[in-house]
Amino acid sequence: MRVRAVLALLGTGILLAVIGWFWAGSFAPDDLSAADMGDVDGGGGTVRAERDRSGSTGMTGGGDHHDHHGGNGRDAGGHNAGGVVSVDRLVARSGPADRHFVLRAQQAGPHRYLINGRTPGPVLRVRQGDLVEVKLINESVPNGVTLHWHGVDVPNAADGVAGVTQDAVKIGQEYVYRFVADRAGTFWYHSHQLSHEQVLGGLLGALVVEPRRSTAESDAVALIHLYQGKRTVNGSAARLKINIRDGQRLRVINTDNGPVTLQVAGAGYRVLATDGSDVVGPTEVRDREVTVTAGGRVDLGLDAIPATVEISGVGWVDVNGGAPTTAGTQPELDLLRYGRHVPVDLQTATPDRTFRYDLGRRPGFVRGKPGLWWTINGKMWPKVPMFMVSEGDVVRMTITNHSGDVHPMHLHGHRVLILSRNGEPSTGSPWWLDSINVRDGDTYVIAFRADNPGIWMDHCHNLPHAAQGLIAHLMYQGVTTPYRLNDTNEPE
Ligand SMILES: [Cu+2]
Repeated sequence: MRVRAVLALLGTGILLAVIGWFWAGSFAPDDLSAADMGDVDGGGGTVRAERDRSGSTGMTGGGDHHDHHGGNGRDAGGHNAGGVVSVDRLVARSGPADRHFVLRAQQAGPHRYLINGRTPGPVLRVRQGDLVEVKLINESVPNGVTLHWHGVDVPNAADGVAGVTQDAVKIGQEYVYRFVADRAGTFWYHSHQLSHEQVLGGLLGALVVEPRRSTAESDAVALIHLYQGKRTVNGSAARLKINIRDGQRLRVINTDNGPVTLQVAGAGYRVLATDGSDVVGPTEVRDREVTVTAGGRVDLGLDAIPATVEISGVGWVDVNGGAPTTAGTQPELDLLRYGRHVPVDLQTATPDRTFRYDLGRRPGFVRGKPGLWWTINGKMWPKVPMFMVSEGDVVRMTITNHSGDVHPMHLHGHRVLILSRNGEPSTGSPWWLDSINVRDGDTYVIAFRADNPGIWMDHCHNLPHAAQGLIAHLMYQGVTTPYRLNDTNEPE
């Protein structure tokens, strides 16, 4: 009897100790360098020793040494004698900017944010190749702000992630972003300080990079955002009329946390671009809806006008007086097979690094709180992977999702090529994305070239999910950051 009681007590004690151990491991330090975060994953390539100063080894793979040196002509200067460069040395070329903007961030009330007195903020229009300079001034946001240039492969110092590439800009302070708009396309900007709160509350706007050779006003922007539970287009919940000429493009930007679908009635349409990359050989589509990933963009070309573009949950965008329709759901246009297949200059069959980004969910603790939490490669935040690369590497990543929910996966600073989905290879136009709609049960194999040194977030753009720990980083060897993740720098 007595032995049994002792054993029961012992068992309970062990159980409590195990729970306590998991609980204790669910906190990150109050003040942490992103460079020291997570478990190092070398993806089969070498990992240089300086990353391991924190003691978090856990290097995987082994493999051959791949030593590439910036083949893309970027300035390799800025490295000190130890071969380590700080993120704030990773900047655009010097010299006068072609375009200047001043954006003033304001807090208009609880969960309400403005840029230059409005939300969404102004549509910034630049020309491909422009050196763009944006001065962000925080007028009245007590928690601080930043701006991230979603989809633009900016130099790391301009990436706008609080605690990783800069400090959050406090009231009365400013930060200047400089980058070359090297790819024409549809992009957007948003705060990356407390982003689950500030982006939802309106600290965002559209960025259009016009092609070098284009006539002015050759397109229209439709920025979708949910304000206080109400879905809007360009800030208006009312029916939106767009006058569009033949040959113009409708740039749809989904700034929400979940996917939206577009239906076109009264005309055929073409998908001209996804996430700021043009589709090769876009053919006419009829009676199929197209999905716009959370954070993603789709440029539509309408083959006839008037026509109507319906956005799920919004109502419609009226194009030159097209009548509203009440079509139910349509089969989805599969961009895996859309457009003309052409070769891409990326050796995806022989990658230098191979990673997996496996999305799951299970009970446990995050920051000491019990719950059903997201996992990456089986582990919860802060034990998320740190994907290590060297400049010039070809990287292959397999993203799988068995978490029970859709995750719009967004890698900063790079566009990625979709190689396959659920084992089916991409047979359409090269499908470049920065925001991938990874549904429950899906497996995507993607590839990209590591050609933009820095420390880059690779996270879910359902921003509450990111705040719940669905974030990892891609880190170039030899890059470090002086910024700290703490109670004033909270990028999620
Ligand atoms: Cu998610």
